[in-house]
Amino acid sequence: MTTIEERPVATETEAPARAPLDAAAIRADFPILDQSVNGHRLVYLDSAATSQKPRAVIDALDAYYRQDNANVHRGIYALSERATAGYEGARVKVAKLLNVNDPHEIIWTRNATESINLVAYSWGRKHISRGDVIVLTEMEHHANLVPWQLLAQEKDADLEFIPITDDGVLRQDVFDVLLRLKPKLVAFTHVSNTLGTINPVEDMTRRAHEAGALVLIDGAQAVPHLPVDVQAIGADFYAFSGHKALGPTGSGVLWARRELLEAMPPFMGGGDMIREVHLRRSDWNDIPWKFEAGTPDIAAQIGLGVAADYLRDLGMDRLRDHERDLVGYALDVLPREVPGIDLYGPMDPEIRGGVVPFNIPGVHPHDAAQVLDRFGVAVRAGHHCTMPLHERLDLGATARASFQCYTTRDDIDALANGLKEVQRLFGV
Ligand code: C6P
Repeated sequence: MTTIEERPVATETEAPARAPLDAAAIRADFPILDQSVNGHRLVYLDSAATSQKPRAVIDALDAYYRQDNANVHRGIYALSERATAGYEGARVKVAKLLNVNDPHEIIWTRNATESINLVAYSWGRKHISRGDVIVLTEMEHHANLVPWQLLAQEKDADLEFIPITDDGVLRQDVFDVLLRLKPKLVAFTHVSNTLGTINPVEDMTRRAHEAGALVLIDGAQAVPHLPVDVQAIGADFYAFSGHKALGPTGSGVLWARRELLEAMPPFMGGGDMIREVHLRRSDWNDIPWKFEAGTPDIAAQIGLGVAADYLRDLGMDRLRDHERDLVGYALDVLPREVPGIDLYGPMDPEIRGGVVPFNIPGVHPHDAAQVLDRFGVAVRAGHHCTMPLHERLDLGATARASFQCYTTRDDIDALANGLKEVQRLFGV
């Protein structure tokens, strides 16, 4: 039977005075950044959509396919044993990143979307019934909204939403009122992908638990950017995507408490998730494999383990310091250098991750993004999979710059210069 390598999961203690990240030096670890786009240095400001990958991750994928490629948990031969060891060892690395003691609580998925759907289908279909309340927020990514809509429609359950202030902060007073409805589940994002708002997840989790609800946190924009300690947060489910956290596409994680996972039915049926199969019934494998039907993306999860180690080596507190500095710089420089620019989200870098949405009045964000591309600056434009949030803010679309460990103040200066060109070209 498969076992996960049981190395003790260390709890990191940071040195009191932290040396700042040297983003310029870190850039050398990311080969893709060393290129020109349209005759200009590439300025990649779309890390919230997907992060770039350090050489260590790229090399791990290369080494896996050159040396170890075999299916996991099946072969009694060296390659399969190495592939299995890499795949299960990566689980231990991700457990360390999240301060999870038991790596069996780490379920591999393809991305945050699949992690949340897993909970909605498995836990949700067992526990949600007619008239039950699920509390979400107005700032959710569609990945943490549509699965609950599908569940609520099927079960005739009710969805309620914590509204936001005009600054993009959750109305905690309304959350208290919604908790009086005794919801079965409260699901919210740790960090908003559109506004950057960092939600008070520990406090919200405590209050939801006091009201008798379980808590799911969408950590897609948190794990890649700030220290996440799932034990300290105390939630029941925590989801994120590996590809935003310096890992490969196709890697994702659902963490949940062991007793919940053990009581949940499988999400998908097939190979690897069973212990015994008969023609008319089957028994399930132990967790985490009960939730990992079929041949997984072995290389991607191995790569995510390497990415987790890379992030831990950088120091998540230092990464958070770095992004706080960049957000403060952007919120200061952009309105000065680009007069008339509209910025959205909390203006306090203390409660904001490395995400800066904006509009240039009179210019569609798609046009702004296209002009920026001419100068090698990559930003995202559109609704960022948060259509209800854009509706709430009365915005058709926004452009968005987002940061990572390799982002520098020079990148933000290049964005400001590009936006001046946008204004010049459109005469606004
Ligand atoms: N946000 C963005 O540009 P997937 O697609 O499953 O890897 O991640 C979904 C997801 C879930 N929650 C949050 C908070 C997210 O930001 C995302 C992905 C990307 O903002 C792509 S739309």
